[in-house]
Amino acid sequence: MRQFSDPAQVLHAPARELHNGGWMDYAESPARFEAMLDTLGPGEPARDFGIEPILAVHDPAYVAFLREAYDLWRAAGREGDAMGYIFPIRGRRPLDLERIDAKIGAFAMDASTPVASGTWGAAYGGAQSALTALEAVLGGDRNAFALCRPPGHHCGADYMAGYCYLNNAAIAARAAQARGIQRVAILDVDYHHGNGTQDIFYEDGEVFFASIHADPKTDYPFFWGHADERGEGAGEGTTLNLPLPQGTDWQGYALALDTALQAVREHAADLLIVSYGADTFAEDPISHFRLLREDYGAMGERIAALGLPTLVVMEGGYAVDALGANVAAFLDGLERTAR
Ligand code: Q9C
Ligand code: ZN
Repeated sequence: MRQFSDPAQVLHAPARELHNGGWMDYAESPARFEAMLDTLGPGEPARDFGIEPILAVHDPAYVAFLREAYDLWRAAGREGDAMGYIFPIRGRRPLDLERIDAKIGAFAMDASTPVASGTWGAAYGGAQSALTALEAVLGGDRNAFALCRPPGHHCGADYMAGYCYLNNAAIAARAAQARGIQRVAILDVDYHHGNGTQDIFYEDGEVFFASIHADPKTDYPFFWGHADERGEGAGEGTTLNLPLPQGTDWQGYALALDTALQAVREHAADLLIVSYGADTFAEDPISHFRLLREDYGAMGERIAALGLPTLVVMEGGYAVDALGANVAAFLDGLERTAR
């Protein structure tokens, strides 16, 4: 399977994140990127499709903010990574405020998504990786892997969240539509609910979004991913949330996966985008499912049995030493079953 990434993706390196009231080392580290490249091999460089496919998903004011945030932070005399401390959950509106702390609040949903010096370049490179891998699939490959890092599924059209800045899966879905593939299915198997992707397509009847994740009653992002969220308007019924309890192993996971796959079949999509996270792994340091390496092979096989052209976009996975092997197991499962 062809694999795409951009060297700039390693340059996003926030030092720390706010975790349960204290500071901890940033879990979404550049070492994740290097670990995947070490195991999977270097792959191919992403091509540059420019800013337009990013602006097909993200608000121009948000993109402008991402590009300038770190420089504004430094210009204000600040040390370290740019981080907000006030978030306008009531009455957010485009006031175009000057001060960096106001700008971050306007475009951030949480305090676990700092902007560091390499953030924009890494996020941009990751999005281009997704677009390049999409190009391989549109060109006739049965599947392709976009080694995105930072991940994307928690950020929405105009906010960053959960280590995510640009929504790579959504950018690829909109780019596919621009190329004439209207019916797209996104299957999100990261441990966390893909709230950003859900938000972007919530009222969209052509992009089906299914997510299997830890129950938001106990896990981030808490406020989205509950089973009663099913889409709205034209998108009513095209969002499917399958929350599972902490401690879920492959036996329980596979039942939910089959439910999700049946729903994807019923949507009759022409393209499948998989938001793949390896943070469902038993030894993941911030998560609580119990999947094992061999389970990822089985997961890839079941997904490939859909018989759809498939773009895999990397999301989370924080057990760095096992990350490359867990990704490889999934991609191998997809590859040996694809037809
Ligand atoms: N440190 C992905 O897997 N953690 N994002 C919240 C506790 C955020 C995970 C604060 C977890 C986000 C792509
Ligand atoms: Zn995750």
